[in-house]
Amino acid sequence: MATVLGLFAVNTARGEAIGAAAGARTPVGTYGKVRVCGTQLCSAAGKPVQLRGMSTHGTQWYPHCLVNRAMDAFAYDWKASVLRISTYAREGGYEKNPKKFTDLASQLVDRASARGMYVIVDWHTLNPGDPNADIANAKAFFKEIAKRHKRKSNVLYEIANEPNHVNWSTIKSYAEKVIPVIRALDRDSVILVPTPGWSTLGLADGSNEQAIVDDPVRATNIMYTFHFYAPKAGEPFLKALDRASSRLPVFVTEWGTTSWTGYGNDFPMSQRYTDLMKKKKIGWTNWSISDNAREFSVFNKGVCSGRTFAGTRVLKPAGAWVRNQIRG
Ligand code: IDC
Repeated sequence: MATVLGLFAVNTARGEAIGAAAGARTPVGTYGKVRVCGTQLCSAAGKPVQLRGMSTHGTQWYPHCLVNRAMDAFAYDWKASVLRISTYAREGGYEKNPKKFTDLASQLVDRASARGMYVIVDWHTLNPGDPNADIANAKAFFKEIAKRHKRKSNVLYEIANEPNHVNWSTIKSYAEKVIPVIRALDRDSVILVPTPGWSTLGLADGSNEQAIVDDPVRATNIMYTFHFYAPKAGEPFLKALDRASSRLPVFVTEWGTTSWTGYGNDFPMSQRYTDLMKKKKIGWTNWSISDNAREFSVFNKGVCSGRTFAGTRVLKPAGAWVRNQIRG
């Protein structure tokens, strides 16, 4: 056994790093239980904190990108402070086998927790756009996750991914039904609420954050999500993020350096976003931990079938670029 600088990890004889969640120098060890203060995410001590990390792809498709060695890479090589775990409601995910995908999400929560990272448990709705269509499953999923993890200090709940073709009041009513299910078990963890227009605070629908400011969700310790894909989002979404994040607590739970199709990196525009998010301490997770051919899939094709996940040789240009941004 060897202690790595006495900080993050303990290496076992098998060369597998096991993080000490309680260790003072891990993100969770440093910041403690996060909470919303004003428009910011704050540490237990009340100081604004920016979390940066990756989002998984659908756990039904890329569980082999989330094995212990991969988690070590994100925690200790990328120095990520947060992992978003995306459990798809449909598309071969939760609805096919609720127990299997709840257990998988739960196991990934444990893996990230063991490494001192924060975790966002994402209920990944996409089609249909109305999250109410899957609300019974959402409630069952979060009830079980909250039951298993309520005693942890590092879990955040994202109650739906990207509502689309629905207005704010529909999303708000969904949130006010799902939040109490979580709160009945876990009274004080942060809950992330999705927003209209594929979680663009309404921008993709030609509206903006005003609808939310005028009629916020009736709950405490919540934030609103914002997603962007840099090339198309461009300057208008950047300005809107800057404005809205001074009016509402915002967490960017999904963004890409490419278009939403996964092609065409725009690093200069991405940099403007990461600079803004750093300046305003807006937390983010980048899409996605996967090894398919698309440019926003951070690993080179086939990497997740191998044994090496750390370093930049296994990464596409977007992966190497985002790793640098996370490392800071
Ligand atoms: C995409 C995946 C793709 C999958 C598709 C449908 O990259 O492999 O076939 O979903 O499930 C989002 C969504 C996210 C999308 C991503 C990229 O939240 O699920 O992933 N994206 O298109 N919003 C904007 C872009």
